[in-house]
Amino acid sequence: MRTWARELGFSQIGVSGVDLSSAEPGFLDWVAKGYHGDLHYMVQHGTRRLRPAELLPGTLSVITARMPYLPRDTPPDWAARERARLQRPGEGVVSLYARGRDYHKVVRGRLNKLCERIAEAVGPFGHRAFSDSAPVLEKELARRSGQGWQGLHSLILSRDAGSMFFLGEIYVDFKLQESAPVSAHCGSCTACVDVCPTQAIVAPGVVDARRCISYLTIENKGAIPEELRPLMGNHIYGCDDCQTVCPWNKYAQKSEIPDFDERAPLVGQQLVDLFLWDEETFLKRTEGGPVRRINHERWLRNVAVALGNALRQASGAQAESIRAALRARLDHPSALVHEHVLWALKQG
Ligand code: B12
Repeated sequence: MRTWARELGFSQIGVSGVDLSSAEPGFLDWVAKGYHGDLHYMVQHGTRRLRPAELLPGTLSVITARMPYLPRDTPPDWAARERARLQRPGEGVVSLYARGRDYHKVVRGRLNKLCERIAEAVGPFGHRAFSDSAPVLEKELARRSGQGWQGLHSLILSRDAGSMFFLGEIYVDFKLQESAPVSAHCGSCTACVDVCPTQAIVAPGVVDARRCISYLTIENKGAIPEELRPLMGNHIYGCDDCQTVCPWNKYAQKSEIPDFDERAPLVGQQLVDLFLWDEETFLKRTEGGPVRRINHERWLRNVAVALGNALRQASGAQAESIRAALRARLDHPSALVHEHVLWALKQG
């Protein structure tokens, strides 16, 4: 199974049992504190997220997998390069995972291929494959099955792969021997906690989604809270800051498949140009990628915030071009866009 998984682009597979009861109090506490914000899907499935056999009756084991997503041509100093982008306020930064093909389809598709191979060998079996596609406690399943430990930023981290990978699972109706968890190696390092621009890591291993730039730019459908806007810098879709400072990510692996290669033109683009995209251009340039998930309206909202942040640091002709781009969108029919543009204009 390991060989097949590697052939399909996975770097490791493991096996977890289905009793996740020790994770229930932590999850329920997270929800009780409201850290999920408007992520209603985190609560609406009740205990099915916490109990695999309730989601897919008959599930006896969970095969877990991780797939690296750094593009094939990633240079060794990629993390430093990503951090350098944050120092160029006129440029928009789209998080690394979102620059290629939508991973939900890629990972699940390849897990289904793995299932076909297993079925060829052992005969038909009951199963379902997931990758962020259903109420599944993916990090806990990964942690238990030895994919890595849960870092202070709450992501799964591995000594030989850092955290730049997606998780996926196959619920199966037969019992497999569980793989052992690994020990944690964050030590006394708090780099991710310290760097988070919005201080979203509120305790070790606990993220308040409502403050996380990933949530604010992707999941949040409404206005971005005003007090958080100046802290978002030039992030326009997701955020990798807690990962690019992590020392373990010097071991991050590159993907072996073309799906996660960067699709032009999301990387290194000027905000004023991105703000000019009409809806048709937005849909065309984001086809097949995760950025499509937010519509053109939220795209403009995010870019407006970044432009406001750039305006605060700009002067002369650069400031004037930002103002001109923002003014050109003042009559946008969406009240959401209009309000964020007004805010941005007030920044400089
Ligand atoms: C909701 C969600 C989000 C939310 C909330 C984030 C969060 N930390 O929960 C938002 C939108 C903010 C988000 C952001 C991102 N996400 Co997300 N997200 C999810 C999702 C759908 C559910 C996660 C979840 O169950 N959260 C609920 C909380 C309660 O779980 P938890 O964080 O593990 O909390 C536990 C700990 O707090 C623990 N605990 C309590 N005390 C302590 C103390 C210590 C020391 C420790 C270690 C733990 C601990 O108990 C809790 C319960 O078990 C998963 C997919 C899935 N179905 O699982 C992807 C997933 C976690 N996301 C992923 C990614 C890639 C991201 C981003 C990097 C995307 C980006 N570049 O913008 C960021 C990273 C931000 C971050 N630091 O978390 C990947 C992570 C892969 C990995 N290597 O771990 C996943 C697994 C998707 C996938 N299939 O690959 N995400």
